[in-house]
Amino acid sequence: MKKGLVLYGNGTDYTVSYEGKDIIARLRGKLLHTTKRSHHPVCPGDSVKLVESGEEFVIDQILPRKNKISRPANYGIRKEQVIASNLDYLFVVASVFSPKLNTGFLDRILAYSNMQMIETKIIINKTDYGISEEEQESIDGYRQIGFEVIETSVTEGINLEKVKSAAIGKITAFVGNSGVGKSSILNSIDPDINQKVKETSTYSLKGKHTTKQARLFPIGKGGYILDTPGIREFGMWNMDFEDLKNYFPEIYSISPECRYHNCLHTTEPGCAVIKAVEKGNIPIFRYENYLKIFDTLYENRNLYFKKDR
Ligand SMILES: Nc1nc2c(ncn2[C@@H]2O[C@H](COP(=O)(O)OP(=O)(O)OP(=O)(O)O)[C@@H](O)[C@H]2O)c(=O)[nH]1
Ligand SMILES: [Mg+2]
Ligand SMILES: [Zn+2]
Repeated sequence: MKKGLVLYGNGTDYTVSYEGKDIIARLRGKLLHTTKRSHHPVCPGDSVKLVESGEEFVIDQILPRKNKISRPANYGIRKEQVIASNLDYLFVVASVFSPKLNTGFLDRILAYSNMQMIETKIIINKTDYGISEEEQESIDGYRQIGFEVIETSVTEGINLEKVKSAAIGKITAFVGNSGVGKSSILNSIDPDINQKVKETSTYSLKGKHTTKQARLFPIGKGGYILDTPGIREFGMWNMDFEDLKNYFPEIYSISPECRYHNCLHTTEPGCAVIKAVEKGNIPIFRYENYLKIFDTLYENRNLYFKKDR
């Protein structure tokens, strides 16, 4: 079988790495039509079966994905938009200024990537602006519950080597809000990547996203890194509100101590999670984010979640 790795593309044409070369492959018509629920049927990271037809390569089959990150497409809320697949690592990138750190956004992605079983690390970028006390508390909180947090500055060249060495030999995706510095970090890992970055560092909600398309780049020392367009909101495609508790590791590990085995840790009596929050063993911001995400998942339970209930 001729097997290729999808680097980027849209609609029907994709750039695929095949036997060490980048080739253009067309998506077979049948694959487009069988995906009523999916916006882009193929995504960077996909392993595909290629067939040659005359001078052309055709993507004949998408091989099973070991994991994926997706979100509801902006239009038609019931459609899934797969951003990337087959990741070894996910770096969730946030910044302390322009835009400011938003743990609610981080926690959605962290829960989602946990559901997809993708090993995930946090990058806090633009630390040259200084870290406030509140931001430091969040960073410490993530470390307390076991996440690796790398504090970086692209302009000052801080900790970029750490990011780079984690990415070598793997497929690593970078996701986060627009303007946090994802493309800047990629460029620092391998200058050949040369992704366009925003011209001024002033973040504006109205500003256009600088990176328009998810794309996988090979890195010099082996492996691939994936740049993605900034995400404003993360919709948590296909997560059940009742399962959310399993994807907050600190909540999951303490839940056997709750009085009720099916405790959702919201208002139940005898809830060990609520007790742990009061004692400081679970960071308050994480628990508050849990409740917020829980509420949105509950409200959207018939939109995002496809299991018949
Ligand atoms: N001060 C400072 N500015 C930075 C740092 N990293 C990136 N920037 C600036 O922040 C702006 C946004 O950086 P990008 O790399 O384009 O951000 P992005 O996350 O790729 O944004 P999208 O492609 O829109 O999702 C640019 O003007 C960068 O020069 C940093 O560590 N410190
Ligand atoms: Mg970018
Ligand atoms: Zn509980």
